[in-house]
Amino acid sequence: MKKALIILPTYNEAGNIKTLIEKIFHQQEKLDKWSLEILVNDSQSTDETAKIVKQLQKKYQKLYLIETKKQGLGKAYYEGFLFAKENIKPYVVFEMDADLSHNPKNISQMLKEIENGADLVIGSRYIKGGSIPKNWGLHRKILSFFGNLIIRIGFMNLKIHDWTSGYRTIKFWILNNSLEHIKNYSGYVFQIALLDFAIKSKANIKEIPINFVDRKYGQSKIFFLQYIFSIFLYILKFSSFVKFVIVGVIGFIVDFGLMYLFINKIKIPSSKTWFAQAIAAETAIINNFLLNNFWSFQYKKLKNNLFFGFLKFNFISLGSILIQTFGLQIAVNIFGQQYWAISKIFIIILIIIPYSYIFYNHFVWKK
Ligand SMILES: Nc1nc2c(ncn2[C@@H]2O[C@H](COP(=O)(O)OP(=O)(O)OP(=O)(O)O)[C@@H](O)[C@H]2O)c(=O)[nH]1
Ligand SMILES: [Mg+2]
Repeated sequence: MKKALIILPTYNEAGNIKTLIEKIFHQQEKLDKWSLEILVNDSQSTDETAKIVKQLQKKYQKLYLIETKKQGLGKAYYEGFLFAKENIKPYVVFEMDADLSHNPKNISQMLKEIENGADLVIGSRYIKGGSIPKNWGLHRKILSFFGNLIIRIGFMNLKIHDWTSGYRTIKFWILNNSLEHIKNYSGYVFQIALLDFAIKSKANIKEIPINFVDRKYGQSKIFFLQYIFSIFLYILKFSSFVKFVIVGVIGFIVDFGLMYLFINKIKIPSSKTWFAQAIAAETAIINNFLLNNFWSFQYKKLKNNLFFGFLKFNFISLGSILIQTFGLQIAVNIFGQQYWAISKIFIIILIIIPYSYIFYNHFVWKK
């Protein structure tokens, strides 16, 4: 039997914790390949949460409790992972809220996905069959939905629908490798940091639908403005896509700046404009290649095969010049020449950016 450890971070969950622990252990009946264990990490609850868990420990041998300082959800999980590594050595770990928002009935389904080869399973509210509470106020629905959308676009990873779900199961090797990375994220943003790390580690990720229900007892601990702000910061720091777009803008400035220098300052003869453009374009290409290699895609940067990668990069850039040239001609033929600038912007956003991003990822910086 493999160990599946459910970590429950708690802060004032006295109204929920007993029911939840009983429900989780009840799921054991459905499982013959897995042994369920529970670790509660209570952060100085001012109610009876810890006391209730201690009572239950008399009945359940596989129920652990650690008591830590209150330092946010991420920190609570991080400490839970460290404890698990030393003392429990599970094969998979579940993250689950302790407020009965997550239904323990999904445990067996999630473990099935692990058996079928997934490394990380997300209980997802935003895929077919999943749901958020109907009674959530509009602002909460909007925050949750758009928060997810921003993350999906920010990371340009549309395959994953629910980045912020707190119901997941994760093979322990991923957690173990991620410890150095996630220990910097003590709040709710830690969920995003962990998923981002798993994706970059090429983990096989699977989503199953869950019906998220509102807590009945106790209070919400989340502070949305701070949460959204830290999500933005995280994306800025770690999204290859955002960095790739920034590099694109820098490349544009280099290209434009050099042209300006050659034509307006050095005043090269007009018959040599092609030469200025060739130098400017290739300098921008070199600039973009280096910035992308050492910054945007640094987690899979090329080392020995830098030159070959650079050749491929040039080839892709040539493709994007051709697309722009012909695309713009077609657009001008259709909409008229007075719309050249807006047409160019649309071609860049709708065609050039996806084209380059996909080709960079699959031909130059493939892992
Ligand atoms: N140990 C510990 N647990 C925490 C901390 N903050 C939140 N939690 C727990 O983390 C889980 C999720 O927190 P919630 O407040 O329910 O956040 P949420 O589920 O996003 O929002 P609501 O369900 O609307 O309250 C719950 O089990 C909380 O008790 C913390 O600082 N330390
Ligand atoms: Mg909750």
